[in-house]
Amino acid sequence: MPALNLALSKGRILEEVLPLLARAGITPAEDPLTSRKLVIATNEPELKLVVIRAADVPTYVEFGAADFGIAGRDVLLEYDGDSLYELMDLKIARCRLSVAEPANLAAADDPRRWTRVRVATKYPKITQRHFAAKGIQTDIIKLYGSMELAPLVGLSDRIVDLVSSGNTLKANGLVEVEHIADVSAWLVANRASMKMKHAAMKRVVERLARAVS
Ligand code: PRT
Ligand code: MG
Repeated sequence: MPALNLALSKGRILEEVLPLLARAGITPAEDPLTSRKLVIATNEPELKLVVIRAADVPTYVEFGAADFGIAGRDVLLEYDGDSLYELMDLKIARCRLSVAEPANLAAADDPRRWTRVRVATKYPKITQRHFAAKGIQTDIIKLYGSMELAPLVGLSDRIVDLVSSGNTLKANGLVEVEHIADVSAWLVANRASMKMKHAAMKRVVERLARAVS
């Protein structure tokens, strides 16, 4: 069997992927949540986990440094490459990507009347596309996290961010005003790997598919 690298990220994705891997009979040789190792062997001799930042997963997979990877739909939409093979919705790490603004502003605001908005986000491409499709000009302020802070300190009134329970928005006096996309984690693969290592990859994919359903 050829060696297979599966790229995934350390936070929420890993927490929700580990039980899925367990159901698929795949056990890491050490706990990826606590280990400092970036490459972790599994009970499957050919399969290794590569633990990286969420936004780097598509890059590793596109360039074949990982044969496959697990990334949120948000990350895949922002990466914007059709170079990846989208294998399967793992239906975990679910949330939604939304436009939010301060509740007091939202009370008298109508997104249908916007012509130009200033938006703080980790997702400049998705945000640009979303507003451009509606003919709205966008001034984007690119952030790497804590978007919910931006309206509180006057960086921008609007943000585009992930929402799951809604508690973070609420705690910061923000409300959702538009839904952009539903998000969950997907299994993606390198196109060349899918051809060259087809049998080995298919085995892992089938086991994951059974674990998902
Ligand atoms: O480096 P970085 O921290 O960006 O990522 P990471 O390497 O730690 O990645 P990891 O494994 O944490 O995965 C991030 C991915 O998890 C995202 O790309 C999403 O696909 C998915 N995900 C699902 C979420 C959430 N739900 C989520 N709620 N990622 C982030 N959040 C944050 C959100 O940004 C907001 O700040 O949680 C807060 C909102 O949560 P609620 O419950 O208060 O609404
Ligand atoms: Mg994180």
